Amino acid sequence: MAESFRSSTSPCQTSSRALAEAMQRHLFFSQAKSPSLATRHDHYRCLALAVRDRLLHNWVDTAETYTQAQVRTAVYLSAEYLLGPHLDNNLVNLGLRQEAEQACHELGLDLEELIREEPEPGLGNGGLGRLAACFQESMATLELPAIGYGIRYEFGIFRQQITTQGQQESTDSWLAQGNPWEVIRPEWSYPVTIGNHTVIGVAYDTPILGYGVRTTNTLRLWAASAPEALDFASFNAGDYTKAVLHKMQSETLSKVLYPNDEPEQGKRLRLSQQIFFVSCSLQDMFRILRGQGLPAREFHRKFAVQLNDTHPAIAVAELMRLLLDEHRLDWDTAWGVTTASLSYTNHTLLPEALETWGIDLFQQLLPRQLEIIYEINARFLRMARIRYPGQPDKLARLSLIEEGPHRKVRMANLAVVGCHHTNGVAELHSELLRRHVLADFAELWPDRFTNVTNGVTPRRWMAVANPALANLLDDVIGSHWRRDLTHLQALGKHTGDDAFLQRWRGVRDASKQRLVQHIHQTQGILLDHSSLFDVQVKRIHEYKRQHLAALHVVERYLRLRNGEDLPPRTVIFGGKAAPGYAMAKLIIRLIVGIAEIVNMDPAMAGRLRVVFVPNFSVSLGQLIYPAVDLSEQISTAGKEASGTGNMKMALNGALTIGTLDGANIEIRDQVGADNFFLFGHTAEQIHEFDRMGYHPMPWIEKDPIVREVIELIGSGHFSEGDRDLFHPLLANLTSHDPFKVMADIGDYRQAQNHVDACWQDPSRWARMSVANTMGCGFFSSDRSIQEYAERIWKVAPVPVEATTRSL
Ligand code: OX2
Repeated sequence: MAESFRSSTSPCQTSSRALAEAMQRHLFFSQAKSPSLATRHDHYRCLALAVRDRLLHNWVDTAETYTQAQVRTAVYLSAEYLLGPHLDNNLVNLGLRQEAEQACHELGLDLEELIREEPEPGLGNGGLGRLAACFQESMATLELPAIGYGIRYEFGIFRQQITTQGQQESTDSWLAQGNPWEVIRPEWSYPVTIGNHTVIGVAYDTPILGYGVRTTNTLRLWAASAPEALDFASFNAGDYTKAVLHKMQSETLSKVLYPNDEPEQGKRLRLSQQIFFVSCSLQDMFRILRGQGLPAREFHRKFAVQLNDTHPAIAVAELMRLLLDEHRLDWDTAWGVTTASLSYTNHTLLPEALETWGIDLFQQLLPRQLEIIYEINARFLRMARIRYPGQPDKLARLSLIEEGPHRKVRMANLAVVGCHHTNGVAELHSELLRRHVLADFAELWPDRFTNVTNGVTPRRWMAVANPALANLLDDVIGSHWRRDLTHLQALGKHTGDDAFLQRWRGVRDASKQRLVQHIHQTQGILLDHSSLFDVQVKRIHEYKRQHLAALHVVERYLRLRNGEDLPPRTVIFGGKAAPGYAMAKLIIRLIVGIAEIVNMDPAMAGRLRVVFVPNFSVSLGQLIYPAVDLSEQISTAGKEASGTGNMKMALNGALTIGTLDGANIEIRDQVGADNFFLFGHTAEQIHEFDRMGYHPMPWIEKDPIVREVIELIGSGHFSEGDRDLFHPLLANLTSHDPFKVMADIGDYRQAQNHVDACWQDPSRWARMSVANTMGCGFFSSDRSIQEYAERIWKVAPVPVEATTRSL
């Protein structure tokens, strides 16, 4: 049984009959159709609109409560929100799931089918964007006054097709059929000047529902438009194309999400997108401040602004500009307000991923902001020089400007200097930030540095994604885990209960069958749900080492062909490669090549299957995570800041095979070392390799199996005889191996052998699986947000009053 909601939350009383009637009304009044002409998409929209009607009271009441109470507000600035479909999540958070099912049934419709009709808003690349989405939902659930700001990309993350040639990209027109969840607010639009152009940002609001509470916060995304639709001078002169050119150029700003997981540098459009959404958001905050009768110098009392990585770090300069130029504050007051308002989350240690912008580009697009950055830097270095006399190298490292033939603005340095706190996203990551990447700053301001380990929302990633598990948990430990995930600890009382373990296995089996059915329908591959599902789904990147898993698959193939008896496995990969990242695309090509040969070989039948699931997305994640037996979290230690897929899988009962990297370390601590397959060198050892000079050859020489694997790939066995295709990959692995695949592959093999042994004992595996779910209570995004709110933002919950009921 789903948790009973507070009696004050009235929507749950909406009967299924009323919902069905509302859907019928929307078919006529919103879709303008009769039932005989209605498509499935029409029915989806009718349900979405009927659900939207039911959340409006809460949404309007929330805004009203915040306005009346003049509350301190958390503001999340993020260039990405990987939201995933809204319908199912909103039904669950409103407590309307069963009513919707019943209503659809009454109308002869299938709720699951309608849910699948929703095109997902994929306004993010991967973990960073999905984290932003989980955080929005947790802030609402914790009843925190909060606003999320971002960009309303017309095209989200590209769609990925997989052919024998590997990845093919096409555009994601998620808005093509309209979006019932957003409300345009043309009255809230702001000009942003970039170079000699001014663009207008128009607000589009999406409601973010808390679970089982009235709080419904707003995600406000900016769409770019031109100040004038038409240049009349050109139009009257007969040049129609020129007349609309500026409009088109302006709208280009919010056209498309940059498809790189780790930032790409130096792109004019990307810097324009950053200043565009940051400036609109800050101007909007000043409008709110004004509305509450507060002066600009009180900005930091009203708002706690979190920068999601350096993408919005220009906020440091832009907030200064607005305070100085528009609100006429003096420098010191403005700087005090700015640094008291902003805080910064770093998400990566990869040096090549730390954003910098060429001074020339900056000067062209944002001359005033650059002037302000120079002034911030001059004052900062004056202070640092006194602290570190005679240490020019240190000052050069601290500077906001990278000197050299091509001078650059360092956005991470700007963020640290302009923010009161800087945090990493897992213990190890925060430690490495302090010790290496931002060591000079940590020495200067030790108290500014902190850690907030990432989390994921249990509503989407358990209640929505895994209803069978949710039901079982409700039966056994009660329903409160949805609100306080540490309640999962109560499973500890049941690990010795055979009947419970039997049900646990039944739930997991059903999830695997659901995935088997999907893959069969979409890819025509029939999988065996009783085999071990070994899964690696995430962005494709060398540091995440999908090639390590691929090499292991080839090794299993060889061992099976040699007559070894290994327990049946299904190895599932999924994830997008940045379109310009050739090595990542080659890794996909290798996996596809391996899959083709393995799946065709009669000797592999019933023993080994390899699948690459195309177009990995939030919806596919919801289908895949609950079906994972073995979660592959095998990044080179010290490279993955946190990971969040690792949490989603363990929470749903997967066992992890992983390195001591990112949040894996904390997952292992929480679930117990016996329930985690650890392998690989530590971050410290990897660091030592780099310091001493690493070469993969000695590792390869003492490992005959890996030599055989490399030779087989090099022979063209997985590329229709083409011996050159995988050469760049193999040459890289055997000559440089920057991500230490060869140093870790032997230990990885040992750990995989241990996996096979444990899997042979099904009741042991089931107990280990329960231990994983049980131990994952810590990894709720509610806990992460609680930490941000208490330690960094100083924002307190404000329950929402019902004020519009009589309307
Ligand atoms: C990702 C990190 O790579 C990942 O480890 C982390 O879990 C996620 O952010 C959320 O914190 N772009 N994406 C990331 O970092 C950057 C930069």
